[in-house]
Amino acid sequence: MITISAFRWVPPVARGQVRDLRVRWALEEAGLEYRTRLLEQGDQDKPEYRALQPFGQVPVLEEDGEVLFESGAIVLYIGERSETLLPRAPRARARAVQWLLAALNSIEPHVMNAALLDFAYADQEWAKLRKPSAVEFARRRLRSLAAALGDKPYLDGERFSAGDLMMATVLRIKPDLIEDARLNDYVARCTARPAFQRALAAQLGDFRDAA
Ligand SMILES: N[C@@H](CCC(=O)N[C@@H](CS)C(=O)NCC(=O)O)C(=O)O
Repeated sequence: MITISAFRWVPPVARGQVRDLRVRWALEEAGLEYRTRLLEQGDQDKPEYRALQPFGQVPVLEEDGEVLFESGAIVLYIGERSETLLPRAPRARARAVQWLLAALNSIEPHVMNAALLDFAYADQEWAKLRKPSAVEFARRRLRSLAAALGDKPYLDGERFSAGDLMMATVLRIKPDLIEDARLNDYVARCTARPAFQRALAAQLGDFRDAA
């Protein structure tokens, strides 16, 4: 049985955003059962957990003694067992990986940069000064992404893949950065998938149960 790590508690603003959501979503798409190992505050800094995740973050996936960290690596690992996530055809598969990496490398850092100014430093003078350029940089990336998506339902065309799963979770971090209706529709299309809805309900349910 697969076990994934998640936090028992996060502030309300982070609920529905914590990165184990990506893994839960991938597991739901793949039809794989899992259980959660919920971390108490402070557990992430204990040597036992650092041995699994060097940075003390969630998620970690454990299966049959194997351990994997980094949500991107975990989604790709799960994708090996799901043609929905990673198509078998080598070129389509490579493009799915390409979009997953684009989400993590080319979009997420800029979205997070803008998001943290609001979520973590909103009352600080330096953050107020930094915000307009950070928002503009992130939006420039999202405009390019919207142009690449065009009028297609998914980034690679007609088929949803692990690339869309990752991109949708990144775009959900700070939806007010999105200016193009096509990107909003894209996120809505991806997150309307029953697998996403089950994953979100499971993450929120764990927080509710722990309250
Ligand atoms: N690149 C990592 C990022 C994981 C990450 O940022 N996790 C957050 C929760 S969403 C976390 O554990 N934060 C606590 C910390 O960084 O100390 C991944 O995608 O798995």
